[in-house]
Amino acid sequence: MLFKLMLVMTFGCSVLSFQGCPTQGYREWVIVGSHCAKHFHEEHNFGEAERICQGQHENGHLISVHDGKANDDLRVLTGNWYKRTWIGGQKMPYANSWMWTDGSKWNYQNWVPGEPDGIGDCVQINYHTPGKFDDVQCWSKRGFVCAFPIEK
Ligand SMILES: [Ca+2]
Repeated sequence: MLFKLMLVMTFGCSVLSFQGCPTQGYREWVIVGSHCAKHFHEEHNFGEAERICQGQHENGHLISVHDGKANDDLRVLTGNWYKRTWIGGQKMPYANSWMWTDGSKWNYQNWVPGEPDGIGDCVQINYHTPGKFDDVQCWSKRGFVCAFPIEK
C-alpha cells in the first residue's frame, strides 16, 4: 500500500477522505471517479488551464465528470464552497451541446438551476451552488482541476 496515501480533509463538521492516486510520481493527486485528479489554485483562462493539464501527464486534461459520486468528490476537492473552478466542459462549435476536453462522452451534467444561460462556452463549477455547473466566458481566470484516467 505504498501509494495509498490517505488525505483526510476537514470541512466544517464533515470529514471526508480521498484515496491517493496509484500512479507513481503523482502522490499529491487523489482519486475522483475513474481519474487521478489535482486541484490547481493558480488562476488561468480555460485554454491555458487545459494546456497546463495536458502538461501534467500524457493523458492529462481538465477533469470530466461522469456521475454524481465523482461530482460530489469534486465539490469536496475544490473546497465545498463557492470557489469558481474550471472543469473540462466546453460547448461544441456550432452546436448547442457540450463536450469534455478529454474526449469522453457527455453523459452527466449538474447545472445550477437556470444554467446554462448561454453566456460563455466553458464550464465552471461552484458558481451559485457548490458542485454545480455554469457556463461562463472562456477568458475568465479560474483555478482548475486536472485529471488523467487511472491506469489499470
Ligand atoms: Ca452561465
